[in-house]
Amino acid sequence: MRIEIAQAAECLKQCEDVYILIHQSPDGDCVGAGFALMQLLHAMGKRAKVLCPEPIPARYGFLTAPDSGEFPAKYVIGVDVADLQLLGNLRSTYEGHVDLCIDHHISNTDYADRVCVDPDASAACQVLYEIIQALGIPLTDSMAACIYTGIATDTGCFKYENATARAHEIVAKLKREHALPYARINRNMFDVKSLGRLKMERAVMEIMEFYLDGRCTMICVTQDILRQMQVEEAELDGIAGLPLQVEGVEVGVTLKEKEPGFYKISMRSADRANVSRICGQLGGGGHVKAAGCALRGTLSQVKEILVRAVEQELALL
Ligand SMILES: [Mn+2]
Repeated sequence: MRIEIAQAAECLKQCEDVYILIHQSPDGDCVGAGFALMQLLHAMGKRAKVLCPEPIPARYGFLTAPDSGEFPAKYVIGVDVADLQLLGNLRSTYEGHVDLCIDHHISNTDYADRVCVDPDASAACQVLYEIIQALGIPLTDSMAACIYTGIATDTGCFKYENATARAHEIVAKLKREHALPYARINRNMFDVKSLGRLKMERAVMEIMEFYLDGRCTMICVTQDILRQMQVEEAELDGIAGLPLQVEGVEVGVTLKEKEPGFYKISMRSADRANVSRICGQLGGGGHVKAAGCALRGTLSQVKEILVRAVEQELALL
């Protein structure tokens, strides 16, 4: 059942002994929303903990906080989790047992008993912020840092269209009312990369391929490259933006070799191309400017399929 902000606030008042679930490949939004919610529930005198299907990368460590230790769950909340599949190894335990979902994805699959989704919100952290406002509970500085990080992450540091007036207003309030380490968070989230990551970026830039008169750029991250550069899968986060940095590119394609003969593809549109339509035709989906799909075959077969699909879309522009 879909519910409004006020009803979600009511759920938080009623609940006890809460497990908060966040998604695999954890990012600043789900970690920020998860730990802001945990600290909110603590402030309300409740036990709560955050569960993530994968270890939370060290770069998000500043968002985490001590939980309430061991206790059995009486109430389960998914935050920023649009689909049960994103729960990875937690899925089997919690499928059918999620009481509340707080999210901002238009694609939310309504797997929870109660679902509070605002597709116009920039981030799950923004939806959570509105719920906290409805509760009238003051934020702490550390909750403010969590909320800020989520909004900054999902707006690409306020670069995307989803950095709405409301998102900016919330951030203005957070800056006004809290000691928010704004520049430090932005530097750590958006500028700092591990040496391995930088080497990997250099390597994929060197093998970047150009198709369709440079309107389509492709990079392919094979298992070999990952091994050579000694980078974790988690460090590939955001790499799909690289092919779009080249001037004149309309569609950027990133292939990741998951296993021999199996590729996960991320597609990004610089402006006008609808990559959701391209990926939809290939069995995937997503947003107009960011979408994905998975393909099997040899690398050259997969590339051929992708270039033809992109060509069809570009012909429509
Ligand atoms: Mn999000």
